[in-house]
Amino acid sequence: MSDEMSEPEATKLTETKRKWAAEGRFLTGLIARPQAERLPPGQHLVKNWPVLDLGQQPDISKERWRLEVSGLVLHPLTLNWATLQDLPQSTNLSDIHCVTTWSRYDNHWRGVKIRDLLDLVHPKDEASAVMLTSYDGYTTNLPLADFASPEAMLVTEWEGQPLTPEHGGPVRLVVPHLYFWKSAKWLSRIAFIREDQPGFWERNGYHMRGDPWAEERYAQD
Ligand SMILES: Nc1nc2c(c(=O)[nH]1)N[C@H]1C(S)=C(S)[C@@H](COP(=O)(O)O)O[C@H]1N2
Ligand SMILES: [Mo]
Repeated sequence: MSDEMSEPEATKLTETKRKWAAEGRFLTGLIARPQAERLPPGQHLVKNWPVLDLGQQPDISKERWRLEVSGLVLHPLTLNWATLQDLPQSTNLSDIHCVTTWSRYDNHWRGVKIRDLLDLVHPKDEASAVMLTSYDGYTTNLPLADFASPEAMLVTEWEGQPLTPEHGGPVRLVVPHLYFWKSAKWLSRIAFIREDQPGFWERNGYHMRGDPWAEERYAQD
């Protein structure tokens, strides 16, 4: 104890900084951040997992589910449940940040990385964004750079269980570094487009990108 007390202050500071840097390697998002900044500005933590949608929860069986991948790609394709299972399966651990101010830490996801899907369809050079369409009619848009994030995934399992219908099962998108409205539930189409276009919430006052760390909640006008 007395040894600790006699340590020079400079060493302690160095140790703290080194610890932050080491922890940063395990954090979500495109830029590593110290653990103290895990909760984005204006957010509060919840332990449950709230359900948010437009009031329609389409009942899509695995048998009926299809995902059309189209637009500005070299190899357009339509996935069904079996062909989705044939793709490399990955896991990821990430936090959810909803624009309505709740955040939920440590969600274990399983599914297919968007990076692996991109390898298959090969977006053309002129594609700069995607428009996502879901079975409930919901749409949302993402710049291609965000969609291609190493953490973005077509999710089929949460906490080791099949994704429930209320949370977008059988297949939803999860893009953890953006507000959760970008993570389309009951995904049915990914269209690669030349220029970013607003989806449902983006046409109704929400931000085109939705970075929780920059508090990109609403469109600037
Ligand atoms: N198809 C579809 N996806 C959607 C929505 C929706 O209404 N329909 N709502 C979005 C919003 S606003 C949020 S916050 C999250 C909520 O996901 P959860 O219900 O699993 O928490 O889904 C997003 N994806
Ligand atoms: Mo939301």
